[in-house]
Amino acid sequence: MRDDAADRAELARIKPGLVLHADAALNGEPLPAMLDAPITPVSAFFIRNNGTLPDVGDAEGWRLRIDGEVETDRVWSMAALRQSFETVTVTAVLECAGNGRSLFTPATDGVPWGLGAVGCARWTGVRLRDVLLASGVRPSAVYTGHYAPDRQISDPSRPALSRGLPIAKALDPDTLIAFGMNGEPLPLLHGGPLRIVAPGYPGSAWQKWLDRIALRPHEHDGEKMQGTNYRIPLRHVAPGEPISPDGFAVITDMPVKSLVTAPAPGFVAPAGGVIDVGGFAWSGSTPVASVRVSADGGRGWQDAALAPGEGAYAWRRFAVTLPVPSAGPMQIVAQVRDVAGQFQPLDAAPWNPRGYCNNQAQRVDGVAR
Ligand SMILES: Nc1nc2c(c(=O)[nH]1)N[C@H]1C(S)=C(S)[C@@H](COP(=O)(O)O)O[C@H]1N2
Ligand SMILES: [Mo]
Repeated sequence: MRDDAADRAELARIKPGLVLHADAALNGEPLPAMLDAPITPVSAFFIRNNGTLPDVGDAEGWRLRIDGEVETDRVWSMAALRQSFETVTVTAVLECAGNGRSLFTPATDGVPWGLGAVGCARWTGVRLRDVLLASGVRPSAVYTGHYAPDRQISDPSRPALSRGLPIAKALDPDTLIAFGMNGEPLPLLHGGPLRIVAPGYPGSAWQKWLDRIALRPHEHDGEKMQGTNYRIPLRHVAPGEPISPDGFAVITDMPVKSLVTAPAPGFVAPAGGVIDVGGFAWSGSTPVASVRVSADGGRGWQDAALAPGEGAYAWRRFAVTLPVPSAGPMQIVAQVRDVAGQFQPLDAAPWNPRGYCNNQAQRVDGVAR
């Protein structure tokens, strides 16, 4: 049994500025200003748990089992994984599907995330593809099912989460079984010894404490795969409308989005002068094309400079210097467009019953004086 108080103390030690949500499970996020770096340090990286933290013991004793629709079941030790497969590093954004949930009206069930349930890290591990191919993937395998020992807090007989990936995403060379984060061993809080890294997919697809992968002959039906869990309606659903789960699909690629990391809400800018605005832009699979920023709540816009990202799945820094209007309240807004012409909605993103995928443009209020 783990000691919850000790886990909370350890979390406060390694992630000092994280704001914890009132929840039986450990869930916490940084303020946007703490995310002002191309690579998010572990100390500022959000943490999301559906259940308990598991006892993982000695990391070197960890085992990963591969079974289901494969030619040969296998059990891998950490050492065997490292020795048998090429080690690769992918820089990728990890964003919880519920990031920004608290901005939806009416409010929905779920952790009321602000804007900080996102970060960008360097993930090191082996390709999920290589490990699956070593078992021989049967043509009947269409989905992966991922398993971990963490349990639901209200019902410890049930897994906290067991999600999976469409086989094409599982066989994508950028999808990893990771054991490292930002050049260090993957911390327990982030799923160490082993987690899935599924760049562009919501955090729910990044199974932590991975100890078994089953190849499935149909969409995985593990814990929190069904109903409205991590699923969004295929057509618009109004608040209160009766819901049929058939009208929902598993979230795959996350929408185009940005985060303003400076200035912070409540900023004071010199009236008639200029202000530097900066942050990061990212998207699930369609590359980011441009970012525009307004200093007056969306009436006037200026294109921001956009730095290259560290590979296709990293976020990209944007920066712009804007004229400050005359004295009075002012509002910064940033809006990203992707190469397919999709952009962040300026007002509300499509409401959905569980409050997922809110990519509405962020507004930062301050004053010119
Ligand atoms: N085993 C397990 N894996 C999990 C979860 C979980 O509750 N249990 N939560 C998922 C969700 S919803 C998110 S957003 C990410 C969060 O990863 P992090 O805590 O490393 O930031 O982990 C995912 N993997
Ligand atoms: Mo999540």
